Amino acid sequence: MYRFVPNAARDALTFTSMALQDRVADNSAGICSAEMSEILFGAGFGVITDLENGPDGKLYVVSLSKGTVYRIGPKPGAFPDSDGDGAGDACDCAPSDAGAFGAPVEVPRLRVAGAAPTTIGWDSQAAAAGTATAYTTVTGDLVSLRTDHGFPSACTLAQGSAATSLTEARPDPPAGSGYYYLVRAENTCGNGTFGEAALDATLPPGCPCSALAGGALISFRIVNESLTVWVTNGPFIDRAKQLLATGTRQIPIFDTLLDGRACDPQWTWHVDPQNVSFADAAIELCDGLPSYIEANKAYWLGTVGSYCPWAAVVTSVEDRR
Ligand SMILES: [Ca+2]
Ligand SMILES: [Ca+2]
Repeated sequence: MYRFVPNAARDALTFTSMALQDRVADNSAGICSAEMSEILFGAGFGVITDLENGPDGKLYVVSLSKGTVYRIGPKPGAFPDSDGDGAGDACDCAPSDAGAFGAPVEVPRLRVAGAAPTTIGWDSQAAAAGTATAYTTVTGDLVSLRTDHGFPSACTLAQGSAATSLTEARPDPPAGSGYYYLVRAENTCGNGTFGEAALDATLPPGCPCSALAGGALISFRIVNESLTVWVTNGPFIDRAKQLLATGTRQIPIFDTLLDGRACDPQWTWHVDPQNVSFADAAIELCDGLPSYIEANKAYWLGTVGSYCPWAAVVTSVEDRR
């Protein structure tokens, strides 16, 4: 019986001994050359008709000529396993953590089930990485994704959750938009990947407004930026829905700018949720891009005080009243 180790891409075999770097086990005179010692796993099994990996992690070998089923496992004590997770210390990336023995990989496919409340599920990586593998979910709005050309307005919906599914507690996204979800597996050996380097490098802030009720989350496109605000002013919400439905536009007047991040993870300021209105015209002083406010926050909050982006277009209204 021979044991071959595939490379990471699983499209070639890897050998450590110099003699096999030419990919030829030179037999010279005998049928069991010394060059084969690296790949030789065991001998004396007779005619083998089947090899199976058992659910117990052992290898089962069926020998026709010996009339025997052999069970092959690690010799007790041969491979020290300090944390007893079944992976020898030498092959355990967290040798003192029984919940982790391998690095998580990218979560390959998300599945979505059911009408609201919708469940998002994915495959467990416990068997390949360890039982303490946890999952972090990042989400965002598809319209903002298109406006932002990336993930600056994404937020973290769940962090370090042991479950391999998540029930979406937020209401349905507005017609014409949708939510996207990215899940990353993590354990003490390291993090997998969202498949997006920027998100892997810096986890976006939590979705602080996912549980708010009695108002609406309204998103605007402002030239090439996006802004999401939490609003409790009923007439403003109704008007925003009309503008969205008819594709028309009016200037939102946010009369009170406030410090601190709220429902849009991109910006460290927000607007008073009640003190808002729509108008056909506004003074130029209060016009600008969200990034201008971010860059000159003291001036905007202290001197201008209000915000009236002329170019704002309603892109979504998530009504939670
Ligand atoms: Ca171990
Ligand atoms: Ca371990």
